[in-house]
Amino acid sequence: MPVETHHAYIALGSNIEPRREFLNRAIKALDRNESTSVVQKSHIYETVPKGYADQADFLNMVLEVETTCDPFALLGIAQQIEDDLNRVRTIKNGPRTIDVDLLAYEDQIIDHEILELPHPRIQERAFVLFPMAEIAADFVLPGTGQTIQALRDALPEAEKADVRIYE
Ligand code: PH2
Ligand code: MG
Ligand code: MG
Repeated sequence: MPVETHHAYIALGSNIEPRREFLNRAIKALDRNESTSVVQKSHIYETVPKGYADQADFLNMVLEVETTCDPFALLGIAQQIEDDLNRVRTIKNGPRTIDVDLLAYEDQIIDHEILELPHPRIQERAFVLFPMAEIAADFVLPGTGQTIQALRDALPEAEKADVRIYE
């Protein structure tokens, strides 16, 4: 029987060296997993830390994945990758080897204690909207009626200035 595939967007972030290597390892892990494959990648951006400011700059990027998982199973894969890459959770929003966040899963809206979709802070985050707009400009963010490109363009200028293409 054919297995249904779905599309989801995932954000990667790292601000502990080797940042570039952590991103790479996360991409490889997603691709190697039998239920996910990476179908699009944005550029990598270097971004000023948001939330908790006293930490190193991040590298951020966004991926589109094709998956046979439901959103909760995909979250499990993301968390397993974080664990495998030795992420230690100490300070909330603090430094991390790798952060793997589910941004959106098709048109689904989920409000569950372990998973909110779309990710609730996409609209205020240049470090998500810039890379995501490269690969999903016309995607309408569920619950907002707005495209990723429109949300990116609506960011305050000061936020836009805090992200730049790294590679
Ligand atoms: N992630 C956060 C908090 N702040 N800032 C930047 N620039 N990039 C991030 O990935 C990031 C952040 C929480 O996950
Ligand atoms: Mg995050
Ligand atoms: Mg996270």
